[in-house]
Amino acid sequence: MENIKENIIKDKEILKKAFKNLVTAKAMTEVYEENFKTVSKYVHATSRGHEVIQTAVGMQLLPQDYAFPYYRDDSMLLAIGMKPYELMLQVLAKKDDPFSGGRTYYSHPSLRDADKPKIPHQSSATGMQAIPATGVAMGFWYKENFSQTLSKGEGLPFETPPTEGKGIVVCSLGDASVTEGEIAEAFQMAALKQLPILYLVQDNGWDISANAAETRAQDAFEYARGFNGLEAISIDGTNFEESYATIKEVISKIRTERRPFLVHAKVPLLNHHTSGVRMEFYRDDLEEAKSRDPYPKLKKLLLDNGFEEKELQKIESETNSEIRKALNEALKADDPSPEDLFTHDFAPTEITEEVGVRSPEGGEKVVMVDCALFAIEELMAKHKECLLYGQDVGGRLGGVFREAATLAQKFGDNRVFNTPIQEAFIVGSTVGMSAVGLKPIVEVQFADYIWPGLNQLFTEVSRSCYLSNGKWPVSMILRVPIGAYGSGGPYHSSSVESVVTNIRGIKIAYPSNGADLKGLLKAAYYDPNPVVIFEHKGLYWSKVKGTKGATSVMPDEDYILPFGKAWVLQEIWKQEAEETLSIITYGMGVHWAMNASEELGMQDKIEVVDLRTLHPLDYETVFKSVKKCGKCLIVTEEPSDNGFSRGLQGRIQEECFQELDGPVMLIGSENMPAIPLNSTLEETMIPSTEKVKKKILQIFEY
Ligand SMILES: Cc1ncc(C[n+]2csc(CCOP(=O)(O)OP(=O)(O)O)c2C)c(N)n1
Repeated sequence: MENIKENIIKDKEILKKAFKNLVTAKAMTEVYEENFKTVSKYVHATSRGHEVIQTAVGMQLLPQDYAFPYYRDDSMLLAIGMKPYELMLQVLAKKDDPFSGGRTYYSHPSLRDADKPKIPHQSSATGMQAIPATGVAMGFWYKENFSQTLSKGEGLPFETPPTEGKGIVVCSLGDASVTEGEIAEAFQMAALKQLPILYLVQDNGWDISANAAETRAQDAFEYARGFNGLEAISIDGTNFEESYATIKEVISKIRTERRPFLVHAKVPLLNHHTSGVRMEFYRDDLEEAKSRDPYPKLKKLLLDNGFEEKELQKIESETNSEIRKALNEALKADDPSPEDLFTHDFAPTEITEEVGVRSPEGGEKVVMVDCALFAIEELMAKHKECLLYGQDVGGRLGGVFREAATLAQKFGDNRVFNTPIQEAFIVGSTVGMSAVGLKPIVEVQFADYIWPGLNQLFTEVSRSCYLSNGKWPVSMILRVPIGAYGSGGPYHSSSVESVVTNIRGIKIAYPSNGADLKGLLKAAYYDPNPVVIFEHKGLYWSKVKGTKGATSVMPDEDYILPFGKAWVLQEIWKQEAEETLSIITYGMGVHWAMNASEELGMQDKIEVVDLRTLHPLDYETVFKSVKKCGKCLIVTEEPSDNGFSRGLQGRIQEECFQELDGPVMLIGSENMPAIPLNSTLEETMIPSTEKVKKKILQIFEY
């Protein structure tokens, strides 16, 4: 380490570059303050006080690295080569903001430039980039170690760069975020799998107004000790020699030894928390903080090592005028136009038509779970980027529904693996895995346990494409066994589609039969966007009475069913004299509807539309059916109030009003907080063929 420090001092270029970077960031803070009224139209935070550690890290990253800077990291962004003008386009939310086109806040980067480290999108939610960042490191780990574990030895291994050229991941965090639960999930996986990641914690001792004494029992350095295999180092982040040398050593170890580190850098916060939360309101340590200002320290280091005062003054005054000029230019730049709101909600998919053989001749019917299993097996055999992880999906069990049975045996324990009980990690790591070109298929064990993962789904996964202006769509599949049957009880039966359909930026399938499930899984695989597939566990094995319709002949390998194409599985002619009804449904509802119409002998009066996918939703087919039939019933397994289906009901009412002969009606579960365990209570709670029959008769009488 002493060696490295000596070399830094001798290397005038490093010192000069660092000084230029620091004074640039410092001047930006000052210019933003001087122009507070204009610049603070949109909220921003700056790195003032944190410049040295950020500069030391940014200067040492390479294009093959992945960085997850947080909102205070503008010095790091400058150090990797971003221009002040470019950052100012973001502070002013301008159209040409290189990160997001004016969609997200200052210093919220996302970058995919060939000559710079890659920066996937990350949210403003503190700490939540830790899991996506660790996902990138897990992607490196998989590509470097297990790419050979391909089906029957086929396929090319991933290219593995020379050891010293291997990419690393930097996840930058404020100290207060380290107490968050998701951080523990990230550290756990990094330590467990020995992932090539550096967690950089910038400790200024403050949350917003809450201080360290109020918010933590230990600092990040001490906390890291609880994770075996995560090496932690604590440094003075205002000391350039110490910061640069430590980071150099740590990065070099991560590049070659492929293991995780945490660097805890103590720094003072010298500017406001953000432009909106001013330090005068609450800071009681400003004098002490100023005494640790990295600027005079770095200047002294340069003066002690061969630089002249005049030379440094020149750098500073040139920088000051550059920054002022850049702000004037940025202020003149165009704002986005209203049309710009509507781009990049999804990356375009090539899967738009149904192709392949859905029902091969002479095939025997199989249960839905087998269709899913074969779909995944075919995908894994064909695509080395495809891997599957979640709880209990590994070789020993192959999933609690045996939905992944034999896959680990066929493709190796590193391609099909168990995770700890970490739904946030399971969901959020896909952001990183996808960013390095992998296609993760993951699952949560039951829909009831999607909640701990929901934060990552909403905060990181769903918004990545939109907020990175199309640079970082997250290509992943999340399988979610869902639904009630046979006394699953309150924590293994819930329906959650209303919450998930409320998240924009993900596609959602809810198939009712095996052939659809297989075709939709294939479409999901080739879709560059995040996809959630709800798989009704009562349909998996068709053991529940009245669900034989979920079995199907196994579609051929080439069969693909695009999203957004509803299926009119029971079609009727338009009838003038007779009353007719369109039932709009999905999942288990399809079986209740089909059974009800059969038991009532009303197949020629009832059309049944299976939505298949809830987003995109095939409104065209729905409206066409409702307009033809004149009456409409929506059947859902969810509680009937405040849900996805209620929204659909309103939409149908609005679009089809002229053609309707009665109100659009809906049947769903009772509006109770949970599905009780007792079978009588469960039956009372959820719809059934009998209840749907009654509702149908009620509508016909209307
Ligand atoms: C999950 C979440 N909760 C609350 C906030 C509001 N918030 C923004 S910054 C901040 C303090 C973060 O402190 P720290 O991580 O130490 O970073 P610093 O701002 O001190 O650099 C809080 C609570 C947030 N962004 N995300």
